[in-house]
Amino acid sequence: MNIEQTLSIIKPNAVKKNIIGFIESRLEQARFNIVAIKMIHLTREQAEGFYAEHEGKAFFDRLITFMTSGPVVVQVLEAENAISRYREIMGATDLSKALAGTLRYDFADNVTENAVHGSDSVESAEREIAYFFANNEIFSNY
Ligand code: DAT
Ligand code: MG
Repeated sequence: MNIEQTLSIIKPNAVKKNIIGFIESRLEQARFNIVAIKMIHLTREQAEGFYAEHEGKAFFDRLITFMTSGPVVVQVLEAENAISRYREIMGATDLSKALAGTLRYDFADNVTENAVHGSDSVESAEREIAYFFANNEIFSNY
């Protein structure tokens, strides 16, 4: 068993669409356990720190403006191979490349407003989970 935790964000456009529960239901059906969760409105500083790896890129300012445009749900998902399996369920970053049945295919509006975030590696999952949650806010099943 390779039990992993990954950081998931339901982004402002998805929160505005009133589909938090719908997304959570799809994740639970796919056997992810939600082991930590909160709703927050990111400050620019928080969003810039979270996306520091993208600083200087052409889309950075648009990304930060979008991510601070309304509240988001940040959560920790726990499951076997959670990191890669959640990336599959999310679909490709660019909506036009996302496969049918993925969250981004169904709920992204464009490449920036793409509904959900998921960590892309064990290292980024560790960093991103610690960015939003203290250890005593995470309720692991293992
Ligand atoms: P992902 O969110 O799939 O991990 P990423 O880490 O490369 O993708 O980029 C982070 C976010 O930045 C992505 O969800 C949306 C935005 N973004 C990435 N590439 C972009 C582009 N070419 N144009 C506009 N926004 C982009
Ligand atoms: Mg990424």
